[in-house]
Amino acid sequence: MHRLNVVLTATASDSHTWNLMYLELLLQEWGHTVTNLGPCVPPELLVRRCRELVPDLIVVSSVNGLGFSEGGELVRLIRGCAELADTPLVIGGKLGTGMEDQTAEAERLRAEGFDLVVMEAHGLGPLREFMESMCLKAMR
Ligand code: B12
Repeated sequence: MHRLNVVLTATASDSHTWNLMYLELLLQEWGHTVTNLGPCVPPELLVRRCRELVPDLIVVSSVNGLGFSEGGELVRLIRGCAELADTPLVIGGKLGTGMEDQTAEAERLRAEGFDLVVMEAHGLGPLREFMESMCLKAMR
């Protein structure tokens, strides 16, 4: 089975860390290689590390409720970088504060360039399915 090189990151404002530890261990358990950039990662640093590491997948975790707003800035910067224009990009966690229209916000992030937006209520299944389908495609 093809395994993925994953860059795992938080958004710039997000200082929560156990989400990142959890996801790092989980993705490793699924057989992937993970570079965990940690909390509060400035977008420019994320782009620089991704250009160096050339990951198969970038996973953004947000739990402080600012994922919808910071995700937009992130995706514009990542998609604006030629080397990362097609790199699969996922965001998930507690993306909002509960005040926004979550479905509309998720659709906006998808339209802006995220390949998958996983809301808290949907758990980790969508991420697993997405990664498994990436592995299957790579084997063909
Ligand atoms: C510990 C904690 C803190 C600690 C963090 C310490 C540390 N080193 O991590 C401190 C005190 C610093 C903190 C600060 C804040 N926190 Co806080 N914190 C928590 C708390 C109690 C536990 C979080 C935790 O560690 N969970 C364990 C990990 C393993 O689970 P998780 O984070 O939920 O991640 C899971 C999912 O979200 C999901 N997931 C996460 N990312 C991704 C990505 C993808 C792609 C996918 C598929 C899934 C996924 O998978 C993970 C595993 O199941 C939660 C409340 C709670 N009980 O959840 C609040 C909570 C996350 N915090 C919250 C808030 C608002 C804040 C502050 C803004 C508070 C403030 N006013 O200052 C600040 C923000 C600081 C910042 N700059 O980010 C809110 C977020 C609300 C929201 N998003 O709707 C929560 C939910 C509390 C609440 N009920 O209001 N916090």
